[in-house]
Amino acid sequence: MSIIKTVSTQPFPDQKPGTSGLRKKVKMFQTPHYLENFVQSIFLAVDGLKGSTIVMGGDGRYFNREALQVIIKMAAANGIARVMVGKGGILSTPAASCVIRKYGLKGGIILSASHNPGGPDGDFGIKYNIENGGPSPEHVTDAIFKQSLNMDSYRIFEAEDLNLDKPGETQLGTMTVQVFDSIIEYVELMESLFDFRKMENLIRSGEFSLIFDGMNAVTGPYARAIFEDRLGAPEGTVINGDPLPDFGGGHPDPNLKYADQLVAMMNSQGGPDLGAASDGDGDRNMILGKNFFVTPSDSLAVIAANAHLIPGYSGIISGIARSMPTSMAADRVAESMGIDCYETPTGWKFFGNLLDAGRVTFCGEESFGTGSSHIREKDGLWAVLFWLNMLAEKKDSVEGIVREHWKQFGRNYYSRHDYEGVDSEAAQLVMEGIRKRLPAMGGESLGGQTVAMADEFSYTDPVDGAVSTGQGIRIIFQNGSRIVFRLSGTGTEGATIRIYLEKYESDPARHDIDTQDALAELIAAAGEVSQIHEITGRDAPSVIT
Ligand code: VG1
Ligand code: CO
Repeated sequence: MSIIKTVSTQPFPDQKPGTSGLRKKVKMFQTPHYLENFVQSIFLAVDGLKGSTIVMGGDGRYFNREALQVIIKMAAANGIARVMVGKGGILSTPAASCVIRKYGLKGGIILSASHNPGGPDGDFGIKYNIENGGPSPEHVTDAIFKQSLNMDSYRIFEAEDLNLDKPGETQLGTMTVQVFDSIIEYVELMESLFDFRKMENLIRSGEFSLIFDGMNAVTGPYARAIFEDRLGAPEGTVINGDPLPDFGGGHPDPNLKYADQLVAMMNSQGGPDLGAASDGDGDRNMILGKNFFVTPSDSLAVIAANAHLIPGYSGIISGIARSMPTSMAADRVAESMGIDCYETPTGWKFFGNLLDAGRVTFCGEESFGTGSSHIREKDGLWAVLFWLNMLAEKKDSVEGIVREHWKQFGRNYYSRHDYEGVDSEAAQLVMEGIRKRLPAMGGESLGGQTVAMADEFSYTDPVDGAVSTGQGIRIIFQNGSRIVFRLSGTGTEGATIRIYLEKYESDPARHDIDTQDALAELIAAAGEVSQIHEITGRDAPSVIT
């Protein structure tokens, strides 16, 4: 006989979701009641979950399966009518968003710490997505956090673990558990947006090759289904394609530092024409050409400027949104197209209202995130397919497309310098120091340039009027250059200070400068104004993207 058990517990003070859900060390999630408390907080704080259908799954990282078994049993004990679970517990973030929207589900629980490392000593994460398929907006995460501070018990169904590897349905009390293949659902959505026949012709022509790096995270199986099975790319096109609990010891972050195997292939003699990688949960992307890196900010701008070439987007571009630290390359495209451009705080949750209201079609972040109105998350494979479809239409190289774009719109030199794992107090001191200088900064000269404006970014959502303050310090110069300082909201150790640097160059004769050289004055100015080296004791960033 199966029974519902009520377990008494005590609140944990630190279950406040960050930029993208609750992220902690695996060890923390393994602390008795820690996972259960947070999950019960979701079930109590989100209205209307009783009797509803939700989807669940994760990026396959260490603790994914164990956590899913617990969450499914808790769902059954909390009156959920049906849960759809990705086969093998695997569900990419974009696939979750796709399924929520396609089947009109109440929401979804996604287990991922995205690009953070996995394994027993790595990170784990959990986030709740709402009925539009997107991340919970702040009023929902606030309600979940508030609930977590008042926990005294949680409910769980006592039952054997379920088999999550075989598609089909089973009952857990009054709840139906449906194991399904999310790859089929996702591929179908991509087929509705892109010209698969054209892309297949390009690949089968023998004159074009691509490599996709799954980074041993969730995207491998989706990428194989699309590139190798559906588009006819040779076996081996997808590298590191099996989701592994520890991501093969790697760091599933698709950038020039962590996707080094892919970068080496792209920079080798006779390397592929298109290279791409995705992160732990499949929502990020990196786009590379032969010996050429496309910054995510440029990628957003190029995508918007070429949208008319793509079947799913011809004639329906309503607007573009980018997070504040993302370069302003997309703004120039929006201006020339005569459409609106929105500047939001960091994190995909801020795009949801704009997308729901039909105000924007494309969204992007400098942190390797690009997406569109097709779902409510950023979407790694979608971006790769967009580029592939563009290449098939334009018969140009990745580098050629970007250089043409710069010629037309100018180039926004852009870089992000991360100081990871900094002592939290030192990080606060750095931010506080800059904050204090803000009022006097206007008109001041910094690194040879005059400051036009300096403030701490706050955002009023144009759709529901919600206000979000403290979203990053920005210094804007008279020539349009910018320096932005932010503390990361996704780390699990100490603090991470992010410095974003941007400089606009209209002259095509000056589009060939090394990015760090082009930004050298701004980098020096950022160091001077923040005193980051003196305060943190670090003489250089740990990651430059
Ligand atoms: C980082 C990025 C942000 C992104 C977030 C989630 O947040 O900067 O742009 O939305 O990660 O991405 P932060 O607070 O550490 O800067 V993912 O791929 O983790 O869902
Ligand atoms: Co991610």
